[in-house]
Amino acid sequence: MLNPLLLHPMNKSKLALPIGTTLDRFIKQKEDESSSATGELSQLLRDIALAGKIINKEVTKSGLLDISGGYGSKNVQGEDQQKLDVVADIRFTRALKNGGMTCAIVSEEEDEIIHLNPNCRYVVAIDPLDGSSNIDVNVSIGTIFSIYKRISPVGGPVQEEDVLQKGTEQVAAGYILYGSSTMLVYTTGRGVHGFTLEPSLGEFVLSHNEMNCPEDGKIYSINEGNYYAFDEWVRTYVDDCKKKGMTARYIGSLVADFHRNMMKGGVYLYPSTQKAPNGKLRLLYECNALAFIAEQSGGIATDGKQRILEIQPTAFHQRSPLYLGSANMVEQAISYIREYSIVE
Ligand code: P6P
Repeated sequence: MLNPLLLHPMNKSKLALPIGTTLDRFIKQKEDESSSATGELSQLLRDIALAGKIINKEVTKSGLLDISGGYGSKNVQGEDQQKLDVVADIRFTRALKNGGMTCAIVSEEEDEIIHLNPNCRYVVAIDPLDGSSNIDVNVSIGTIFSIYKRISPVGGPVQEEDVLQKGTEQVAAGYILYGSSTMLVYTTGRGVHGFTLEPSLGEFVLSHNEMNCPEDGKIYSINEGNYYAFDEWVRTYVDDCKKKGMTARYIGSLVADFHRNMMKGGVYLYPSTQKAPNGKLRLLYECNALAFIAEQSGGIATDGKQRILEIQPTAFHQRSPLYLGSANMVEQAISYIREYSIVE
């Protein structure tokens, strides 16, 4: 006896809608397209995604797990560590260690290089949980990561040169946004692709293929609380944004503010101030990763003088001013620098 459902006039394919392309399958497809791929980078990306799923579970229940609030220590930046900062750092370090594809990690939460397997080729620079001051107020936060191939010979100890590479040398970069949905967005230099976590499956599923950062927009993101600490050109730029009736959006989570630029167009600015002459954001594991994503999707990332990706790092935790997002908007913002530098 045929299953009555099979006789139903409804198109069968509507009975079982496709799940879509999972991250694992997408990574494998891209690996198969590359003649030089060994599968190591694919596994590394899977390790990061696994840690992201674990963090997602903990972030969404942090108030119930006694992992919100301060940890009672400061990181190398002198910033108060939140408990979830420490938890995220442990999760990513453990995932990368157990995944066996990473020779070293530079983390916002660790003063020095974390040495893992010297027989591996890949170095990871990571901000395990960016925007963590937002955790306790239930605002989106994110993970930012950058992946490099080591320069020193495999088998030996990882050297500083392996870590202090220009952003142009990244082989992959991305972010995980723990927001109204959890997304993993990454690039390996062949476009930017976004995956949304399907919690009931525990799978990241392709939701934003070939992401493009709109070249224009109406949103500017800057902490206007620093207005009187900004250089004059920044103050004039902000005044002009208001005069044009642009929309101010700033939630204090770089990943969320940047992701909005990727989706709607916009510019994110974290200028230097007298107090912070090199700005606040860290080059290795915040600026470079998002700059790679921005450029791969048609956007721009600069420190006001040069491409972020061209900056030669000299210290693990060095900072940089950051102007990031829609190409025309970033160009327009930094044109104020040139105007003022000529006048001055
Ligand atoms: P401020 C979070 O601490 C962070 O690193 C970014 O995520 C965010 O955009 C920025 O700093 C916020 O800094 O000084 O505006 O609070």
